[in-house]
Amino acid sequence: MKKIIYALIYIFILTNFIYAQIAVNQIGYFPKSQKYVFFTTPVESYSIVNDKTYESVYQGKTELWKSNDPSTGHTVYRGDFSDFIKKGTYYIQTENIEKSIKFSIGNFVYDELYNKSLKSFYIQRCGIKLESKFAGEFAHDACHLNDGFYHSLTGKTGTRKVVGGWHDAGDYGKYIVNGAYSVAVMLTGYELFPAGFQSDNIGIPESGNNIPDYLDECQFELKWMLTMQDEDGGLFHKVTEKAFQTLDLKPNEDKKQQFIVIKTTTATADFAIVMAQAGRIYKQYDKKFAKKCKKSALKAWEYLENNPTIIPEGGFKNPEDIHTGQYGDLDDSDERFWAAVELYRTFKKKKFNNYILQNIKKLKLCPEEITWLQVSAFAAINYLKFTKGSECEETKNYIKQELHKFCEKMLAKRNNNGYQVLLNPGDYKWGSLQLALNAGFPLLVGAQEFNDDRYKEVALDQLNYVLGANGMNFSFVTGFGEKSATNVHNRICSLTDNWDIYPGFLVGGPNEDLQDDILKEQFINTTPGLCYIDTRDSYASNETCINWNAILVVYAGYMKGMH
Ligand code: 9MR
Ligand code: 9MR
Ligand code: ZN
Repeated sequence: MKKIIYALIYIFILTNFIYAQIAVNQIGYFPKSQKYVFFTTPVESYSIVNDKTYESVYQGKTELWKSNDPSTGHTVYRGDFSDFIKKGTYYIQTENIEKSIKFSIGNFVYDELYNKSLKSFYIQRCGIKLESKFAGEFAHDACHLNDGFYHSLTGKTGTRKVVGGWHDAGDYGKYIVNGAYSVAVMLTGYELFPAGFQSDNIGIPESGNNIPDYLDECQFELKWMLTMQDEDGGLFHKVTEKAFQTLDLKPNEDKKQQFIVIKTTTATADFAIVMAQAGRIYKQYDKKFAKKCKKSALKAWEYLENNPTIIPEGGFKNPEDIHTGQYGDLDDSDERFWAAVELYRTFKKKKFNNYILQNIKKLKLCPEEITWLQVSAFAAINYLKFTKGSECEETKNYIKQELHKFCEKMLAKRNNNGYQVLLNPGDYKWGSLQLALNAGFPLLVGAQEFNDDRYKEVALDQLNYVLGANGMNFSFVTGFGEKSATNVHNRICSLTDNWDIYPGFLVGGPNEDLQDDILKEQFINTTPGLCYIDTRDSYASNETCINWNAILVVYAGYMKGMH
């Protein structure tokens, strides 16, 4: 027994020793992309070796990139092999014979990431049977079919049919704020960069129906959201059990009562955003559905007009007897603002533009932290790219200025970071990886607007980071990369342990706030960027979540569309 343990420790040390020092994007790069490799031991030169022939095909020099990177404590040496454009599979080797994980160079390196990160949403589906034909080992009978009970604070009694939608994350709760935000991000990506999102064959029940699978998958969530709107237009905030289920409970075996909590203006505004988008986007595929979305969006706006200040006061807090995710937001003005933008785009009514003009200067348009809690940047981008006419010019110019400032700020931030990620100490919060991807996203638009490729590269650095070019030399997307997350916090893992079957889930990532027991135990004196552990119980660093995968699939679709 002892021998085995020693052997395991030895293998662990060995693999970490071999891999720890050289970080690359473990999926790979387009031939013409910028390509960097990061070393944490001082090396002067390196070679790129063909993974099949073991032939050395390129020699590179390194530079000292960052001494004592505050996020990781690493002194980082950087190699730039952007001029190496030959397609193939390679690894990087140093003068001390240390090897990197292998990676590819090619035009289609992101197609699989797109398919699988989109498929992750199918795996999260609730209320239908998942067939093994599509779900593999994640197949299960329909779950959560019972009606939800109105929580007493809603002032209503009895039950409501709220079947469908995606499980939020590693838990089986369903939350309007996060669900609507996730789809709104996905539809934003779709409208901005449509080329990469068109495939109809990723292997979901709707594949082959002549509607992009991306839209089919979003529609599954949209249909559930429609069940959560009350007669007065307001949205119930969430439907969950009283507390989180145990981690080993299969979805279809989870039968406890589910409760529908009070209506909130934040949920209502998020819903208005996404329904206004859907009303436009689905028109060409499903007229009746699109009409319904439009009507519901207007109804939601009516509720917001009737309730001009946030409900409940101070933002949503769980009732005393409910202990599931809160998605509480102190400030609903950015959600209302984005709703006005999408309603204006869909209905072209002056009153929406007036709302935008009256409120735009009251908001921080491009805050550094872009997340479900802080959505104004998405609103700004959509207004800038999609509104027309003289009545919008001034606002668009203002947005352009703000966007430009943001792009410059992010460029500088990237240049000051050891791994070129838009996260400094203080930024490594719950869901840090999604924060990095989100912070990079406006730069994809900035690159077009200001005709400046440097901005695009900053955005793509975030993807490189998530996929392995980071201080942990680790891919945070399940099933992608030789060293990637496998023991994620998600109750559907109770169906299987085999993550190779359905890869494509992004985890939360390093979390310096150490909000679970394992993080607290392991990382008390650790630099922020390394506070991550690939263990099932670390829900604060290793959970999966629909809004995190939303921005991941947007990047993947963007990349796919580049070819
Ligand atoms: O599984 C829960 C996860 O989805 C949440 O994000 C997380 C934080 O709210 O909580 C998890 O549930 C844990 C609970 O909070 C504390 N006891 C252990 C639970 C995980 O098994
Ligand atoms: O993504 C949420 C993060 O911003 C919060 O800090 C965290 C704690 O409140 O909750 C996260 O959302 C979780 C939700 O509350 C319940 N389902 C799982 C979500 C991801 O961990
Ligand atoms: Zn379910």
